[in-house]
Amino acid sequence: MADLLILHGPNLNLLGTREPGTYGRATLDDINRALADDAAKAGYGLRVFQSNHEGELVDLIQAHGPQVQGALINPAALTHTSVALRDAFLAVGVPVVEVHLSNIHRREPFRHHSYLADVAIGQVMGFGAASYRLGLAGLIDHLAQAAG
Ligand code: CA2
Repeated sequence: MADLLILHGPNLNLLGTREPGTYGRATLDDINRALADDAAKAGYGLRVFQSNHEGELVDLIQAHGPQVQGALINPAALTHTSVALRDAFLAVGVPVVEVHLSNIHRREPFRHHSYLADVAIGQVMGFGAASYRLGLAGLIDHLAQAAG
């Protein structure tokens, strides 16, 4: 089966337990279950990982990127700092969608810049947990169009 890579960055393991006003009440398991259902309906399997460590995320992109059709990532705080994640996606060349629970442009200025923005085929943000499902739908649609 064709697979997609889902990556969750630092602190997203805490979803649903803290700061519900900013990040909502859905847990990471809730989000992953919804993504797995949507992906299965479109004929894709998922490889899902969360890490609090930048290097581990780079390792995962290198290991899985060449084997999957596409990737969806919420890089969390690494969005605003990580040239390494950007370089890993550029090196592997897998189509990637960037998602955020919050609208980073409505928040502090240091969150306005994303090192992944111009590497990603698209960004979805500001819709809470729904950002992930919308991003996955966009990725799957992109892959269908690319396949002709
Ligand atoms: O809005 C998003 O999805 C972010 O990627 C979330 C990151 C933040 O640094 C980005 O600027 C925007 C933070 C993730 C922290 O996740 C938590 C979840 C629950 C409780 C505390 C933190």
